[in-house]
Order: sequence, then C-alpha cells, then structure tokens
Amino acid sequence: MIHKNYGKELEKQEALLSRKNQKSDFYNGIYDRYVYPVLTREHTPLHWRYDLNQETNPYFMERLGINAVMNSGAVFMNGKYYLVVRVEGNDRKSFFAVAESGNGTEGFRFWDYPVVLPDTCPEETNVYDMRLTQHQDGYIYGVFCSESKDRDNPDLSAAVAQAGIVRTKDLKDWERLDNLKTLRSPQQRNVVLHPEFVDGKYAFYTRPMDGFIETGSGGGIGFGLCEHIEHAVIDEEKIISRRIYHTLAESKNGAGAVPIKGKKCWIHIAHGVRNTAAGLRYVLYVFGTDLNDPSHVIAEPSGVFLVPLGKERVGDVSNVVFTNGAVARENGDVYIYYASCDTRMHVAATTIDQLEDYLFHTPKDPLRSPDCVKQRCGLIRKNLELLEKSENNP
Ligand code: BGC
Ligand code: BMA
Repeated sequence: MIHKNYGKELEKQEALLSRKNQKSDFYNGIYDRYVYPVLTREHTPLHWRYDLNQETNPYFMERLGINAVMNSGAVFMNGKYYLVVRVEGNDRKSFFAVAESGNGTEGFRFWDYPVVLPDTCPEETNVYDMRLTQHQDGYIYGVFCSESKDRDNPDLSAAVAQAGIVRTKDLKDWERLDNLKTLRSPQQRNVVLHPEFVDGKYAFYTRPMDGFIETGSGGGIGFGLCEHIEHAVIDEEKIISRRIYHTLAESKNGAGAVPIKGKKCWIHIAHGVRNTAAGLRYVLYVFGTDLNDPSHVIAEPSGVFLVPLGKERVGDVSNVVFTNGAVARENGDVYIYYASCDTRMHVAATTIDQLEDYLFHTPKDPLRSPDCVKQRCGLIRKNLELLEKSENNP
C-alpha cells in the first residue's frame, strides 16, 4: 500500500514544479536574473528518495536523500530545453539526470530515472559537471569529470581528475568512449568539446593542472586538437585564457558552457577562482575568440560577469557560482544555467547581441589600480559632460 503521506508531499512538490518564474528586478543591462532557482533538491522526484510503501517505510522516511542539484550541461532539442544535472546524493556521490522544460526558465521536471552511464572504469569514484556539446558530427557529446582515488598518494584526500567522454543522440542511450588523454597534463577538470571541427579535428578546451586542486604550473584554459574522438589524445595544449595575478582568475580558471557561435566571435562563459580568507571564490567571466580560430582570443572584457548575490551566496560551498551549460536559440536568445554554492540551479537570460556588445565594449582590465582610476575617470568625465550639455539644452 502506498503511504498516506505520499499524496500530501506530492501535492507540495507539484506546487513547486508548476510555479511560474519571472525576471527579478536585478539590473545591469547585460542579462536578467530570475526570481526563483530553476532546480533545487526539492525538485527531484519523490520516488527517487522515499520508499513509498507503507509496510516497508512506516514513517515515510527519505531512504536515499538527495543533497543538492547543480552544475548542469544544457541543450535545446525538439523544441525543449534539457539540462543534464549533477545530482548529489546524501552519500556525496554525484550522478547525472535529465530535467526538461518547455520554456527554459520554469517548469523543469526530472525524467523518471537518472542517466545510467556505462560503468567502464572500476577505479572511478565520482562523476560530475557534464558539458553537453551538440557536435557537427551529429552526436551529442557529454564531457565530464571522472574522479578516482590517487592510490599512489598516502593522503586520504588525494585524487585524480580525468575527462570522461560519452555520446548520445537522445539523452537516453549513452555510449562511453575512452577518457581523454592529455599527454602533457596529469590531471584534467572542466574539459569542454568545441561544437565544430577545427582543421578537420575534434577540438577541446582543457584545464591543465599539476594536482587535484592546485593548477600549479597550469597557466589557464588550454586548447588542443585530436584526430579521433573514440580514443581522444591531445599532445599540445595551448593556453588561451591565462590566470593573471590580482584578477578574478588568479588561482584557477576553467571553461564553462560550450562556446556559443555569435556574429563576431565565439562566446565563452568561463569561471575564475581566487583565494580569500573565506575560501575559494568562484565567479563567471566571459571572453570571445575568433570565429575562424576558436583558440585566438579577440575580446577580453575586464572583470567579473556574474557573481553570487544575496541568497545565491549561501550553500554547501559558499561564495560559488559555476556554469557548464547555456542554450543559444536561433533568434539570438541565450539562457545561461548556473549553479550557486554547489547547491541549486539558476538561469540568467540575455541575447547574443547583448553578449557581443558586452564583449567588445567593456574596457579591458588595466591590471593596476592607478590605471583603473584613470579608466573610470575617463567614463565619469564623458558622462558629466553629456549631462551638463543636456541640462543646458533640455
Ligand atoms: C568535488 C567537486 C570539486 C572538486 C575540487 C570534487 O571532489 O566533487 O565539486 O570541484 O572536488 O574541489
Ligand atoms: C570545482 C568544480 C565544481 C564546483 C566547484 C566549487 O572545482 O569543478 O564541481 O562547483 O569546484 O566547489
């Protein structure tokens, strides 16, 4: 018999799932934020968490709770928005699950079952942060972090991060390919597959690092080509977006959403990390690369693009926003899916035109306070002159 509490809990959840979302009054001219997160752990189906049977679960307890939903890959397909969500169980292990919505800003619902990936790496302990690339070759690729215990290191927390690769046509059947091999970097996280061939090859954004947490000598976001996707091997990684002293990306950075093809450039929404007394702070930044050479940066606006604000600042890993998925529609609308604090998913809405205006008209970072003041005084002077003129001839 189904437990008597099920109906009431389901009704509460239905109210959450069918809640309308709306733009918040946050304003910066660059994107809109929405009032409600698009996914929280409360959105996960009750039948994932409870044993619904009155006899075997008399207290109607969560038997397999869900701790958080976050860092999601995103695609638009057959008229719908799909997120492949990182779902973290109460046991700290993550897995992937598909949630779909008709309009991209509300009504996201999980499918009945999570994604069941082929279990091909016996040492793999955790998987997370899948980027979904609708590739020119006709497949949808999922590139994710595959994490294993570092058996050669006595430190209990020592781990090895690699890029796992799967592909699908429908988000239901997934074929697992070999993990990416980068010959010069022992560890990889935040690897993204470019949607088009480059010089007839598969192109990846990488993030070379020395250790599991520390990027060490790894200079930033890398770029590399490989011949075959089934056994992907990258020899040379060229650094395209560098870590720089006293910027938002001093400690680490990494590719985020799959680059969006704009009119003037490839639009990259990435994350940057700096260290603080309160721990690592993750923010988003944007850069643009040449349409004919996606490894060549041609637009580098100064500073942060999106930071955790208000309630977004609080969660399991506070002071973090992270994106690994965005959807760009043919009409130019862009939905950026971002997680806050490794806890929940949000959406920010903008357009390709706005992003390109931001990319090409936001001044560059002068890298020193005195030059930053000069830069700001230039803006103030022009504005005050304009205001004065318009006061004189209203
Ligand atoms: C966590 C990730 C985190 C990484 C580095 C992993 O074990 O699951 O969320 O980004 O460690 O801190
Ligand atoms: C990482 C990422 C994310 C996470 C972030 C903050 O290194 O790969 O999984 O959101 O740390 O914990």
